[in-house]
Amino acid sequence: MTSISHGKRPSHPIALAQLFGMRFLCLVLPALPALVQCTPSGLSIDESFMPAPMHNKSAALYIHINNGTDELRVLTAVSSPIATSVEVHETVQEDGLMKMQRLSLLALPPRSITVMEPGGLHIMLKDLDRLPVSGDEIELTLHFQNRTTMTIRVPVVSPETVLE
Ligand SMILES: [Cu+2]
Repeated sequence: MTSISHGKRPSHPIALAQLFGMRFLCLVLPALPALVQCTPSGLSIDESFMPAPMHNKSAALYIHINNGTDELRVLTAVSSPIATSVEVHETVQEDGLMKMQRLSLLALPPRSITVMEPGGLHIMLKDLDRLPVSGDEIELTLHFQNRTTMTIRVPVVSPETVLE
């Protein structure tokens, strides 16, 4: 399961968020961006996981992005504090070979869930500053075309779990 991370914040704003919802909090606390990360309303991450990679040159992770809005949303970039670069890839078959292709944009149609899974769409972290191991959490920020961002924590799982 995935929880949307809003960074480090004291318990008081969390209680406020539960009472009034994040949208309200985003309105009343514009001066506290470090405490409260306003996420694009109507978007959520239903699932996320990173199979523990073999080495720190590259690592794939998978998320399910739920666009519950009536509008097209576009993922324009992804970043992580532990990786030099992060790309969205799709896996395509070419002359019988599986190849990864970089996507510069990922369209998220209205009222849809975009599913990433092994052998298909995925997010690729490159040149990681350490080797993620099972039990870790990777911070990942999604950047959208409407200039909103969403930061999540992706659990690192053992590769065997993914194959089941
Ligand atoms: Cu890839």
